[in-house]
Amino acid sequence: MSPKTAQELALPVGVTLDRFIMASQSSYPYATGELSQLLRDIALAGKIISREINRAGLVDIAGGNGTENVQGENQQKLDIVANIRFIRALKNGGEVCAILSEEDEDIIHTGNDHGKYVVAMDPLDGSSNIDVNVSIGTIFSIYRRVTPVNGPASTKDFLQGGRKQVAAGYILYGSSTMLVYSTGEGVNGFTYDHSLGEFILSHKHISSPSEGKIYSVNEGHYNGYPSFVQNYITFCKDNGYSARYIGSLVGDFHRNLLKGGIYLYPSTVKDPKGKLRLLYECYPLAFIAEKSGGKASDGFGPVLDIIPTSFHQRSPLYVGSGSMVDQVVKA
Ligand code: AHM
Ligand code: MG
Repeated sequence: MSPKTAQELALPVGVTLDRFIMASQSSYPYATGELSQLLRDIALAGKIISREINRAGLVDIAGGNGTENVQGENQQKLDIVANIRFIRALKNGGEVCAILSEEDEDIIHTGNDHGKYVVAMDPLDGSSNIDVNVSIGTIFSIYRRVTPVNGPASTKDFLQGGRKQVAAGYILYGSSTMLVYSTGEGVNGFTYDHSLGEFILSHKHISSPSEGKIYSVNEGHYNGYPSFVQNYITFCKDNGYSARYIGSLVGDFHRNLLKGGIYLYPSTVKDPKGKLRLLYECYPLAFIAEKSGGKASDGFGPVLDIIPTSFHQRSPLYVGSGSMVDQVVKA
């Protein structure tokens, strides 16, 4: 019997994330609750980061001014703060044996060798937008480890490939803070209620529109794009599409997921692999795209089918409404 989706669980909009996680877990006959706890840890770190971001205009985010916080740490830029918060939440939670972060060259061993999971993440994506008060996000990807429990995690735990993700998602710090994730059975969105301190189910069973009229791309790099991308951009202009580009992947992806659209970060002559990182930017968003009925391609095939070779490798990304992705790659 396959696990039930939120739809089948008949959970109404308005239930808390905790209740939702508990109800979903109970539909997996052999679930031990570890993945559930891991998702709660991520949500907790997200709440803390949301709080820090909301204070960004009031505190020194340039860092390095010698001040210390209550933990005795130097105050630093928010992307470093987010990294520290996530690592701490995942270490304390105990379910994760190792973490790969955009902020660190090598994997971080949490000391919880009994943990069954590894997490790849970009703790604060689009961080160049922080100091101008524009939406930013956290992106995460979860795998069940392939190395034996009670020993150290290794490279191969992280290089399993996108299809092996057991869960993935993002937290959008926008006009409100939202957690969107999937454990493979549908995609659900939770909006953070500051007054309650809870994520509340607000976007149940998100379904990506198969068509859209929004394209999101940095047109400043147009001259360096492959001709199929240039052709597609011309098609969008000729057909009255709207250009919307925040330069914050989570925000651009989220808007297109709800409204229908495509996000493109192509290869360029200068950067043949594009800019985005496969393991903690492209894979998790490709997972959410596919689980909601959309698509993600690197221009040659599904992003989730790319065989990973290194932690921080890059990949072009065309993600969003299914028929738009199909069209761009054959334009
Ligand atoms: P980052 O991980 O250094 O923040 O870079 C990723 C960001 C994405 O959020 C965004 O879509 C893209 O870089 C914007 O890049 P560009 O300024 O080249 O358009
Ligand atoms: Mg990033």
